[in-house]
Amino acid sequence: MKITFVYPDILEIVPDYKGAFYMGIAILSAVLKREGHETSLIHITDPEYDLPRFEADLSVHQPNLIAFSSTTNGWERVRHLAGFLASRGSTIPTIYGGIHPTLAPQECIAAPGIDMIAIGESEQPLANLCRALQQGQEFDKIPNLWVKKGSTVIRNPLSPLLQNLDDLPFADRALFDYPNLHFELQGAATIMASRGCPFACTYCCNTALRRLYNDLGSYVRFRSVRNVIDEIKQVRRDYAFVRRVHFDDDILFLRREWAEEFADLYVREVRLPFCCNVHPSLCTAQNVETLARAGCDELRIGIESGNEMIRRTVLGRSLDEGKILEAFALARSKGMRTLSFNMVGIPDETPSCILESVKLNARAGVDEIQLTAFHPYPGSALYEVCLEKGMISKRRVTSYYVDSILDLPDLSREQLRMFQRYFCTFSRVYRKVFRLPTPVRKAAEWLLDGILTSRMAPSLLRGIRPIAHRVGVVLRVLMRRNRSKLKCVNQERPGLKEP
Ligand code: B12
Ligand code: SF4
Repeated sequence: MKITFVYPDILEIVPDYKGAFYMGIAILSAVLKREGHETSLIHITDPEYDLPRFEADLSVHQPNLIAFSSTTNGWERVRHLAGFLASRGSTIPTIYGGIHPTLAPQECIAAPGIDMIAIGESEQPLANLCRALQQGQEFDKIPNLWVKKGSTVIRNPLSPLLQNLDDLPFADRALFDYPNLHFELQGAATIMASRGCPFACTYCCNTALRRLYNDLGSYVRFRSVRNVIDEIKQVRRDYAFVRRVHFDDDILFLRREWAEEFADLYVREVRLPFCCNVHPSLCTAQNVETLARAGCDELRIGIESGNEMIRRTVLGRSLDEGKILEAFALARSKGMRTLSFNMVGIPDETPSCILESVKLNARAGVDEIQLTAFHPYPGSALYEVCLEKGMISKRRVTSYYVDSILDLPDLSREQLRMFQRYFCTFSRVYRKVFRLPTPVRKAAEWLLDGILTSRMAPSLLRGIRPIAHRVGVVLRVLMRRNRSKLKCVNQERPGLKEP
C-alpha cells in the first residue's frame, strides 16, 4: 500500500517558513513502514499552495490512501483539499486524523471528500486500516475510526491507550525534508519522551483528551530512558547538523526517578545542550538541579497570566506568584536561559490584568517572552465558556500571533493590539522602573499603570511612536549598546515555539 500524508503547516507570519517536524505523522509513518507499506508526505508550508499543485503532487505519489493530518488552524485547508478530491470524483480513500478531528469529529466527518476520521492516538488503527484495504477486507469496524458509509457514519469505540511507548518504532524523520525544517535549521533535533500531561488547564487539549480516554489506561506515559537515549543517538548518527536537543514534551521532568535516570544516561551518552518545557510547580530546586546536571540550558515555563484570579479560575492553573518567581530564579541560578509563555485576550481579562502579566515577566527576569492572543480550541473547557458567553466572532484569524477571534467586554481590540505589540517593551520599561529607589519607583509605577490601562493608551502610543522610535535609535547609537537582553516572540517579532 502507498500512503501519502497531507499536512498543512502554514505560519504566514514567519518569513520563508520551512515547516516544523511533527512527531505524530512521523511515528505513524514508521509504524506503516514496519508493516511493509510505502509512505510519502505532502508538507504544505507555502501559503500560496493551490489545487493544481495538489493534483500534481498526488500524481507523483500515486497513493492508495490519502491521510490528512492537522491542528484546528489547518482544518480549513484540509476541508478545501478534500472537497476538491470529492468534486473531481476521486476514488482514492481518504482519512483525516490529528487533534482537530479528535476533538471536533462531527464537523470533520461531515465534510465532502473525507471518508474516515481517526480519533486520538492512531498507530494501530491506521495499520489495521491499511492491512484491511490491502487485503480487500471490511474496514468499518476498526476501533478509533469513524467511517462514512452512504449517508450514515459508523462510529467505532476507542481502543485502550498504548501503555508501553517503547513498543513504537523511532519516528520516521526521513519522511520530512528533515535537515531543512524550522528548528533543525537551527541545529536542533526534536524528541518526545512522553505522552500526556496530568494538569487540567482549561484552554489546553490535554484536559479534553484525558476526558475522552477516561478509563482507557493511564493517560500520562513515559518511554524508558534507554529508549529515548537510543533514539537521540540514532538521530545524531543520521544527521550531522544536530547540535542540541529540543524536547517537545508537555512536561519532561514529571517523575523523579525517570528524571534522575535520564540525567545520568544523558550525560554519559549524549552530552548535548537541550531545552524543555516545565510547569512552575515542578520547578523545584531538586528538579532544576537535575536538569542542569543533565545539560539543560533553556527552560520554558508557562506564566500565561500575571493575574491570580485569571490563572486560577479562568485558566485552571492554581499557582501563586511566589512559585512562578521562584521557578525563574532557580533556573537563572543554574545559568539557564528562560522563556515564558504568555497569553493576552483571555475571557474576563482587563487591561489591568494584562499589565500584571507584563510586570510579572519583568520581576521574573525572563530572557525571552512568547506572547500569543488566547485562542479557544474546540474541545477545551474554555472554548465552551467562550461559546456560551457569545464571545466568538466571525473574524478569520490565521495565527494567534496576529489577532484574537474573541470580542471581549472589558478589553477593546485597540487595547489588545497595543498589548500584543508592546508587551515586551512594557516589560523592559517596568524592569527598569523596578530598579529605581522606592519612592521614585512607586510614583513611576503609578503613572505608568494609569497611562497604560486607560482607554486612550493605544492612540497615545500611536501618536508618540515615531518620536519614541527616533529617540530610541539616537539613544542606542549614543550608548552603543542594545536596549536590553530581553528577546520577544510576538506579533512584532514572530518566531515559532510550541505553545
Ligand atoms: C509539538 C507540538 C507542535 C509542533 C508540531 C505541530 C503539530 N502538528 O502538533 C509545532 C511547534 C510545529 C506546533 C505548532 C503549533 N501548535 Co502545537 N503542539 C505540539 C504538542 C505539544 C505535541 C504534538 C505532538 O507531537 N504529539 C505527539 C503525537 C505522537 O501525538 P498526536 O499529535 O496526538 O498524534 C497522534 C494522533 O493525533 C493521530 N494522528 C495525527 N495525525 C494523524 C493523521 C492520520 C491520517 C491519522 C490516522 C492519525 C493521526 O495519531 C498520532 C499518533 O498517535 C501539542 C500538545 C499535545 N499534547 O498534543 C500542541 C498542539 C497540537 N499545538 C497547538 C497549537 C495551537 C499550535 C499552533 C497553532 C500554535 C501557533 N504557533 O500558532 C501551531 C500550529 C502548527 C500546525 N502545523 O498546525 C494545539 C492545537 C489545538 C488545536 N485544536 O488545534 C495543541 C493541541 C496544544 C494545545 N494548546 O492544546 N505544535
Ligand atoms: S497547558 Fe501545559 S500544563 Fe496545562 S494541561 Fe496543557 S500541557 Fe499540561
